[in-house]
Amino acid sequence: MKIGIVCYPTFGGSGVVATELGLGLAKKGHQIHFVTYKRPARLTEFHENIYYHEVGEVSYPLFEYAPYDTALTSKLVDVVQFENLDILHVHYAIPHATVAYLAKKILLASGKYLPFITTLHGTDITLVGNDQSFAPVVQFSMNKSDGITAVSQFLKDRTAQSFRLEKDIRVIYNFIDFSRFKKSDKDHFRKAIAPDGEKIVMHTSNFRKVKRVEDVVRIFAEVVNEVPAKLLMVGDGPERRHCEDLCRSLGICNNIRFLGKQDAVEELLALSDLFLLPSSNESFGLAALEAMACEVPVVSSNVGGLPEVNIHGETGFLSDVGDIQSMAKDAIKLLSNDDLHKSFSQQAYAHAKQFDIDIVLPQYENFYQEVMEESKPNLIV
Ligand code: GMT
Repeated sequence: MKIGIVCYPTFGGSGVVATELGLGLAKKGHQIHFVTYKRPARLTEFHENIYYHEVGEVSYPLFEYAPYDTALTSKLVDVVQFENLDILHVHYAIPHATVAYLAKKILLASGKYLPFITTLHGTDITLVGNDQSFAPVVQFSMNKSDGITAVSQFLKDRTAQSFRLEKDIRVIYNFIDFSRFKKSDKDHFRKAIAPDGEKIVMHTSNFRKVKRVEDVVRIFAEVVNEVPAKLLMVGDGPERRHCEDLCRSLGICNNIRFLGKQDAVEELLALSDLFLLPSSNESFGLAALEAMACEVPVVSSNVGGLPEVNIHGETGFLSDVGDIQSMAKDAIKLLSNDDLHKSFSQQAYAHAKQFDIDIVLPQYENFYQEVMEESKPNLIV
């Protein structure tokens, strides 16, 4: 198939999933065309089946806000026509589903039929999509999508509660490439971070408010009182400054390293002992799955889709949002009992196996085929 993929090209979860999906499909022989405003962060390797089309910046003194949606629609129309794409897959409803619908209508007027699938990732529904400034447009665009997928059962249910949908949503879970995310013995690397055999605790995110990164530091402050440990904070974003201030005021900076954005997050996970994800909202929690694939147990909050990924008492522990004491207690339990840690690590890996890219990718391929076949007769929309 010739597939167009539209996503946010940043380190955010939806962009990561879209890029890994494109890479996986390209390896299976499909021709993939990414259409984004910047090269997607994880699109680092050359592949003969991958094409990248950049949406140029539009600036004109009249525009206080550059009309990105219009530029993206025009680019899509051009790419679809020239490359003769079969299907378009947009990630994150705002504004991508709306843009896809407009591109579809424009293309139809010139005789080209293009079905499109919208994948909902989380905040496009739970936070932004529910905002009255977006809601009617999001609802309309979802209903005009030829297929809709959600990355967890939670997100499917939440979407159905919040919007009047005329279409069924297919749950296709996020996935993991086990050839990249795996446990490895990098002793020299481990020694550089934890020279005295300290346990390594890790958190990765985009440091937005929803990630509650200050909770990570507060949980770690409790942990380090009981277990010699180091904390790796990977990623960057608006909350990092507050987080660094908190480390200073708690006097634990020597035990915490802020590593910023990292391309090879799997190498750091591979040597970690515990992953912390205390988010106030998480439709899936891809970061937790990446940790579990590397045999790292997870201590997380119990919101959204997290209970579908992290199984309480099996792959890690879950607590109410903001319950720092309980999360710290569970973290200490795991870090101070080697046998318990070993069984949780193995169970985390076993559960993560359900989300293997080799299982999930065919679900997308089948859905593309279904949508292309089913939507063909409805040429007039
Ligand atoms: O919050 C992020 O990390 C970014 C955000 C996005 O849409 O780019 O992530 C959402 O999509 C990820 C991939 O499907 C999910 O794993 C995250 O749980 C989800 N984030 C939230 O729901 C807050």
